[in-house]
Amino acid sequence: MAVQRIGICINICLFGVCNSGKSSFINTCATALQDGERQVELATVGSSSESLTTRLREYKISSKDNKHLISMYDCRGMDDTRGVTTKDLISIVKGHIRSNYEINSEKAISEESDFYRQVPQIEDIMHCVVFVIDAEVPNEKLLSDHCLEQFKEVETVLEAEDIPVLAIVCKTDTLPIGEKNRLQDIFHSKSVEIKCRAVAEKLQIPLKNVLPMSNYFKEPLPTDEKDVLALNCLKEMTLRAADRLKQVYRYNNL
Ligand SMILES: Nc1nc2c(ncn2[C@@H]2O[C@H](COP(=O)(O)OP(=O)(O)O)[C@@H](O)[C@H]2O)c(=O)[nH]1
Ligand SMILES: [Mg+2]
Repeated sequence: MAVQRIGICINICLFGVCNSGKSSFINTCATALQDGERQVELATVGSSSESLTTRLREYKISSKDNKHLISMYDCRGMDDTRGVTTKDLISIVKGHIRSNYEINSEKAISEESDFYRQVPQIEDIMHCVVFVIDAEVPNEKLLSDHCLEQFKEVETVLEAEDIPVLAIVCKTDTLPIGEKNRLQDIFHSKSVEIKCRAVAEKLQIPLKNVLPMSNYFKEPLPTDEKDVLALNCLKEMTLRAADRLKQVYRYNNL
């Protein structure tokens, strides 16, 4: 694949409100790629509506043979109060903010900050942006007005920069999934489809860009069903990111 030839890692950024499942998604993807007998815990999972993550954090996701494949970025939630500012979200997307920066909900990063990268390179920008949505939230409350406004502003930048955007709907296990309530029926479940449609409509993105997900949250050991869901998300995210990278490299004649 072209990305392997280029030799840079794919950067995927996760945005969403606190408690939507971002940290659990990172752990679930890391677990699925390891294909081992235990769950990987890179990110700390929260249990309250207060954001645990206040820094921009890079999590390196590796294959079983320890090749660093993807960097996933987690950041402070897009919460109505004490959330990340829209300006910082845009700076993150454009690769201006270095990992470990303590995100201030009151004001955006200063260009004088040591964490501010003046001239981001292709390996610093986000190659795919993922909005994480909680399936447990009723359709009419999926995103607050504030959140939706932030999404729209970020999406305008993503469109201009040709950066792909996906939505991942976590916690679909809380919806009724067919008669037997089996995770492998997720792609045929009416209630999951309705939820994904509601997300697509709210964000005004195509339904094919909305992926159902169920993270590890109580299982003692990895399961094929959850690994498959994570691998499906990883496939979509990396294919789109790779398209974006190929485009840039073609454009730069490299
Ligand atoms: N039922 C269910 N619970 C989940 C899922 N993903 C996360 N959780 C739970 O939701 C809460 C918040 O998850 P976390 O990953 O910390 O969300 P974050 O704040 O967006 O990083 C935790 O109690 C998780 O165990 C999921 O897919 N299904
Ligand atoms: Mg978190």
